[in-house]
Parts: sequence; C-alpha cells; structure tokens
Amino acid sequence: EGVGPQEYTLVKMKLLAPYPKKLARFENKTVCLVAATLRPETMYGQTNCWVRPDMKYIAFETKTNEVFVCTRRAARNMAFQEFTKVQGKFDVLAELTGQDLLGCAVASALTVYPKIYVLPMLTIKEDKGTGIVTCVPSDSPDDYAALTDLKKKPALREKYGISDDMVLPFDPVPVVDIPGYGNLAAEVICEQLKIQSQNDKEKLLEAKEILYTKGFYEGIMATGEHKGQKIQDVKKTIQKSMIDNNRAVIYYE
Ligand code: A2H
Repeated sequence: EGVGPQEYTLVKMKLLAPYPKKLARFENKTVCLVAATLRPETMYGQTNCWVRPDMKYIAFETKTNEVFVCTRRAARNMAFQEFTKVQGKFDVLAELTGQDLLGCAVASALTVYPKIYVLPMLTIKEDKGTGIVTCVPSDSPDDYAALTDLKKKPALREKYGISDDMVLPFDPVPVVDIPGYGNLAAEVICEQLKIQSQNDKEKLLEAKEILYTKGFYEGIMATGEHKGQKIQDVKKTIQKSMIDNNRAVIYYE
C-alpha cells in the first residue's frame, strides 16, 4: 500500500425494521451498517451487505445522532475523525456478532434493489475498513464468488439461517463496462480463472488486481446519470452526490 492514509467512501446501509434483538431498543433511531468501499461508482450494483458471522461488531452513536455498526477498531478511528460528539471518544451502545445481523434487511443508496439483506462472507478481515462490506458482484470478484457460493450451496444458506428469497433473486447488475470484459466483469474473470469459491485466495487476488486497474483506467459507466462517461471522470462526482444526500461519508485509515 501507498504512503499516506487510504481514503474510503463509507456507505451508510440503513437498517430496516424489524431490527435484530440486540438493536431492538434503537428502533426509533436511524441505524446504519457502514461499509468502506474504494468503488463508490459501483454502488448502483449493490445486491447485499456482507458481515463475518464470527466477528465482533459494536454500535455507537455519531454526533448526528445516528447509530453506526462496525468493528470497535473502526469506531475508534471514526472517533478521531470527528464522527462523535467528543474527539477520540465513543460510547458502546451494543456489542454484537455478525451472526446477530444475518438476514436483516437494509436500504442502501443508488442500488436498483430497494431492500437487500445481510449475508455471510467468511473472508472479511478484522483489520481493514469497518468489517462490513457492501456486495457488488458485477465488479468485485470476491463479492461474486461469495454470492455464488451462497446461491449454489443450499447447505451454506441453511447453516446461517439465510432463506432463498434473501439470495436467489439478486442478480449482478451491469454497472461498469470494461473493454474486453463486458459489463459483468467480475463474473467473466471468475469464470476465466476458474475460481471455485470465496476461499480461492490466490486467484481472487489476481482477478481483483486485473479488474481494479482495468476498471479504473478503462471503465465506462454502463448505468445511471453518468452512463457513457469514464470512471476516472465520475468517481468523485458520484462520491460527492452520495455524501451530499447523507448516504455516505469519507473515512480514512
Ligand atoms: B470494495 P483495500 Cl465493486 N475485508 O468495494 C475484506 N474486504 C474488505 C474489507 C474487509 N474488512 N473492507 C472492505 N473490503 C473490500 C466494492 C468493490 C471493492 C468493488 C470492486 C473491488 C473492490 C464492493 N465490494 O475492492 O485492501 C471492499 O470492496 C477491491 C480492492 O483497502 C473495498 O472496496 O484495497 C476493498 O475491499 C478495500 O480493499
């Protein structure tokens, strides 16, 4: 990684009622599962929210009286980035695991799916971002592989209490056209590299590197109001509009 801090777009995925047990007492508040992304321009293609079932998350209140759910580590970083009332401080309102969030419904900006579900991704890292990841299977090989695992394996859905309707209707959405890969690039590259599952680490790394560079330098928007424009030219504009609409914030680490 580079020298300075990495800038992420923190996408606020709004929890829809009914809230899970551990968050039930916040039902009169806006609760957001916050996902760190490097690709705000792909948010048109979100199909679900990922958490890791065995990972610990907390809920804390922001200075704008929203409740954010993320790892403790990310909350601490946010407290030093003026997300909370008192610099460097955050009150832990609830402690939960990914398991507690599975199957919840959320609403996220830009996506064509008005209601998407919290599903398990087993490869989420504790020491990056917020521990919550937004799934864009059209453009992220990791997301495509993890969603395909759930679609192809009824036993995996069953293990985590995920019903068919939370997974099967959610197809990848064409968002970015990458010359040579088309507008569902993650699916194409996963097939080309014969990626078998979300645990296919090395191949996924290769797939990710290819698409990330190609997508950034050669990608063209295939949907939305910037359709036909280069990714390089619209990335910041889309990020800003999400922030102006209170659907995202900038987060560094
Ligand atoms: B990206 P970097 Cl469409 N564990 O967002 C694993 N992966 C995580 C994570 C964690 N704790 N936190 C964030 N991420 C993912 C969109 C996307 C992303 C697309 C294509 C590529 C891509 C939709 N998911 O990332 O190590 C998030 O997924 C490929 C690099 O900081 C975030 O952006 O470079 C990206 O990894 C951050 O990874």
